[in-house]
Amino acid sequence: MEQRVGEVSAVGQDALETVRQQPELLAAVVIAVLAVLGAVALFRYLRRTPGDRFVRALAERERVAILMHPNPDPDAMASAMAVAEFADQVGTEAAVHYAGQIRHPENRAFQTVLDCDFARIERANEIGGAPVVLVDHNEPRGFEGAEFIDPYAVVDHHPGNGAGTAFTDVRPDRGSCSSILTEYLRDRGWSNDENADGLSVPPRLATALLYGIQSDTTSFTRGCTHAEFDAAAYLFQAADSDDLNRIANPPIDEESLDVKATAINRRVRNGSFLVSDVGTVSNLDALPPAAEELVRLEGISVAVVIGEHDGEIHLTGRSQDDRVHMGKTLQATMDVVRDASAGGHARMGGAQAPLPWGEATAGTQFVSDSPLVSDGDGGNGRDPDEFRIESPEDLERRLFDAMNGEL
Ligand SMILES: [Mn+2]
Repeated sequence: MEQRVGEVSAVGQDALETVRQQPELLAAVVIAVLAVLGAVALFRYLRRTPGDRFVRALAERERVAILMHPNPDPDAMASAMAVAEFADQVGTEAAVHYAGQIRHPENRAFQTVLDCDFARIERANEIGGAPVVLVDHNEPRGFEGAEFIDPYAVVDHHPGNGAGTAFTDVRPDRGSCSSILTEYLRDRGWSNDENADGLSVPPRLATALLYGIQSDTTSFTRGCTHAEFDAAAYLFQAADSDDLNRIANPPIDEESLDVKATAINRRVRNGSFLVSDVGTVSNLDALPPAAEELVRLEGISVAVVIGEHDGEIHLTGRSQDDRVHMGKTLQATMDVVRDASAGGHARMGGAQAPLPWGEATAGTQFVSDSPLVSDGDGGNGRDPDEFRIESPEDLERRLFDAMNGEL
């Protein structure tokens, strides 16, 4: 035993002696050790998930403003709730903002059932200068000063070049933004079992995200990927199925039912396109469900419902036809209407304008009061003679022309 210890220490001394004689060897050993440590750090760094990087970015700020796109849908609302949860967990103050309106019956049910606290804004300064986290869109829009906002972080699944200064995760291949945020939860070790030790996804958030995925993919039938099914399977265990049912099937009010009936009865067909003028409505929320009902008719790919409310006409359109971009179709149609605003995306769009016929329109006198102006989507800088939707029939004709690509 004694002898072995002696041998070992002799070996040690030999080694020390060697190093003393060859200092470059010591340097080589030190460099090798540093290289190994560096490689380990790099490996860890590269293995960080987007969720890790996102939460770290949140943790670096005292407060953030979470911004949904205008007229937020369940996917945007659920994504915002998930970001708020992550922020809360790292002690970062967070508020959720949106421009436009939450109008669709299911979206309102979502808000009520899940007791959401979202702040509506009209101007960028209402955000109060907090770093902005965008969810479900990648470029701020829809309110005054939106173009001056430089987002801090972006999580989205739409095409586009918008990016955050600290963090960007935009995946256009995904069917929903909710599935990306669900991935963050899982990667960060959140359990879907309420009784598990450590972090678990609150039922309210799981319900929100599951509904967000469901509605953005039209119940897993449209633009859906494996990731959506995967996320849904995980969320299902934590979600509240009663709440999910209350959101998905809100009671329909009597006027909505009447407007649907009128839209069905007054529909005018042109090939696979439908236009229906339902006349005066007291609740504009009744228009979108009517358009959704009409577009389901066999052989129909595009439906636009027109309603009148408070001296204005409102149009809501749905398209399942790739040749008809709903937002652009409505823009082209309303291009000749003074003070009209129109927009939307390929599958859904909306427009509104002061009643373009009857007394209120009166081209010349109306125009002489104020010079032609262009205000965003609204104005159109045209000659007064060109404001020429003269009757509901005229509007209908223009709509069909726009759908046929003739405008
Ligand atoms: Mn979405």
